[in-house]
Amino acid sequence: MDFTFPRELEKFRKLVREFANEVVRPASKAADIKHEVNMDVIRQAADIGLLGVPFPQKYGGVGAGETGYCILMEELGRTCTSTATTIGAHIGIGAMAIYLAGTEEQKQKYLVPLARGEKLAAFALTEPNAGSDAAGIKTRAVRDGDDYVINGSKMYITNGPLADVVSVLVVTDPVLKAHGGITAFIVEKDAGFQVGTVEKKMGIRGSATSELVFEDVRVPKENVLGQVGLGFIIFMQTLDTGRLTLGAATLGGAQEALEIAIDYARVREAFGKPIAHKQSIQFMIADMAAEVEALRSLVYRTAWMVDQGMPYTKEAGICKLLGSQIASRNIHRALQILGALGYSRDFPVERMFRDARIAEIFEGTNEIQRIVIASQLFREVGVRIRP
Ligand code: COS
Repeated sequence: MDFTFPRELEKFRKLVREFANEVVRPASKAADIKHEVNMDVIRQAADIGLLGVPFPQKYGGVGAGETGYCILMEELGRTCTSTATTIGAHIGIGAMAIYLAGTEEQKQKYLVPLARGEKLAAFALTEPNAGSDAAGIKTRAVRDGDDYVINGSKMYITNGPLADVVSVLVVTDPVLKAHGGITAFIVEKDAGFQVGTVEKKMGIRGSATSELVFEDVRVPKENVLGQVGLGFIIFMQTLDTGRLTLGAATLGGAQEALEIAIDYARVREAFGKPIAHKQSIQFMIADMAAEVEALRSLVYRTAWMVDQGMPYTKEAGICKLLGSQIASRNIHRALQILGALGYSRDFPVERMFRDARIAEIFEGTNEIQRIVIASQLFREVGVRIRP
């Protein structure tokens, strides 16, 4: 076993860390206050290839695989959860669905400009009445000659107001029981969907989340992603990547919280010496470090499994479940160590605290992750369980 990163990935981490510290970090506070995406940051990320990190070079990407993509998400997660969310929704679910299931023609037409960062992607599954029960969606696509006509609405779509290309899950056959009647489509903004309500959020305010409304949106049959009736499985496979890399972003947040806590504890004095000398502080910092180290091993082992072509649905669910909890816990601990300073809007821990909470909810709630993990475990012993 070799736990070292290849030299080119170490170089890649250095590049991303510099970008995250010099470009992403300084912009994060204003994006939170203004409640808007800093598109200049996203454009600069695109300019150095960061919007296509995992995809092969022949599709306009960097070819850094899932491990490289996790490095990107970890470094963005350290500096700005909103930027990690915008870029994660673009790469890890919006464009990834096309990479995993698209035809060669679809990849050339859609994935290449997305990977180059010329266009922005989103992934539309959730609806007003279906989120956890992904097969319960109601948005319909009806065949009309060589086209499909889509009607319905999607909710809580990250990048919704900004996306040029959206991977959308719809029902094509309501008679066929659940999964087989569901199909994924690639829908361009020009096809005519509307941006509905834009969400006002507690955290990740530097990312944009909205409703997408489809009223007689016509798309050619060539925009069926993969095959008719395979949409549910394509979206689940895509979410596997999303959940792993969300775990990587939470690793970044958890690590950042640890470093902030150590930095503060070594200089802040109470009762005549730095609080680093207090066991109560040491114990919190030790727990933070222990959880970060465990999460790091888990995330990069899972990324390695993906790059080896191994199944990883269960592990991705575990990365997301534990990562979201560890980030929330570590930021909570850092805030406690910083006391009133941590609670102040002048200091980033307050924003990190608000930003971290969503990771327990999106890309499948943590309750859903437990269902995914348990159903994989039972599958291994030949038992199908139902949510
Ligand atoms: N990879 C490949 N195939 C998968 C899969 C995966 N990760 N997950 C499920 N499938 C397949 C199953 O193997 C099954 O196919 P077979 O019948 O041929 O075996 C089919 O898809 C249906 O799977 P399942 O019976 O598990 O589907 P359920 O309707 O019971 O739903 C959950 C399963 C709850 C896990 C799913 O609906 C889910 O993930 N929900 C959360 C959705 C979500 O993350 N929403 C957040 C918004 S998107 S950012």
